[in-house]
Amino acid sequence: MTKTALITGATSGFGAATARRFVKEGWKVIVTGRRAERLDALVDELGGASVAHALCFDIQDADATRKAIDSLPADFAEIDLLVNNAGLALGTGPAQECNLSDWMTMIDTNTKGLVAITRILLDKLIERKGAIVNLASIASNWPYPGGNVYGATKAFVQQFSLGIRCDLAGTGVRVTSIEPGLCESEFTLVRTGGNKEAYDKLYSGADPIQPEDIAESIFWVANLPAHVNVNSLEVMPVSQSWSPFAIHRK
Ligand code: 8X3
Repeated sequence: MTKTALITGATSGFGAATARRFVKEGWKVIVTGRRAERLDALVDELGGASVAHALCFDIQDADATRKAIDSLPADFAEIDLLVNNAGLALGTGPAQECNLSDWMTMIDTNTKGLVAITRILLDKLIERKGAIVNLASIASNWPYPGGNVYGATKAFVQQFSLGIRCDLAGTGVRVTSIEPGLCESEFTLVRTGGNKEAYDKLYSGADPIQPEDIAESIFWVANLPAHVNVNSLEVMPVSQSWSPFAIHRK
């Protein structure tokens, strides 16, 4: 039986790569995001309306999310996998210099938006003994300068994943938190406010993870035997590791 995945934030990066990976293996996909033209182009690229369906809404708006899900046509209404990929980082500066509205946008998208669509789809996922893959981050696990609210939202995503796994025990629904490290995608351009110089500097010589690498991880997690649950999966490029603790001296 053909399975269906709903992938949030599919207009670029991990989300678009994940949609391509699953369609390649015969899945149907629902791709969501705010940019209608990009979603429509992705649906065309994936093979059209028989395999892909676009839902255009702002995940920060729980009512819009519910309306979008309610609008799904019958052949896309049964969902086997929710990939909670929509999320963003805004800013790299220290907390004392950050813009409060950027912080609120990250909280609204990365945590409240993710929680809303998860709750809205839970009954459907339980019905299908489905799976949820949440995109957290290495920032869930490791604090770093300038990570402040972004890291906190991703720690929420990771802990929410583990928490709902407890509640879903016995339902057959699997839940995974994936925690990617340095990855080359639009994510960094958004974070730096479109600063291409900062973008190039970050990736220069780093051989970062590519969106396809994370799509592969998601595909692997979602296609393991039904009795196997990967709780969390941290993925870094080989070039990325840890530094010593910082010590501020007088
Ligand atoms: C994205 C990875 O290194 O910017 O979540 O925190 S990082």
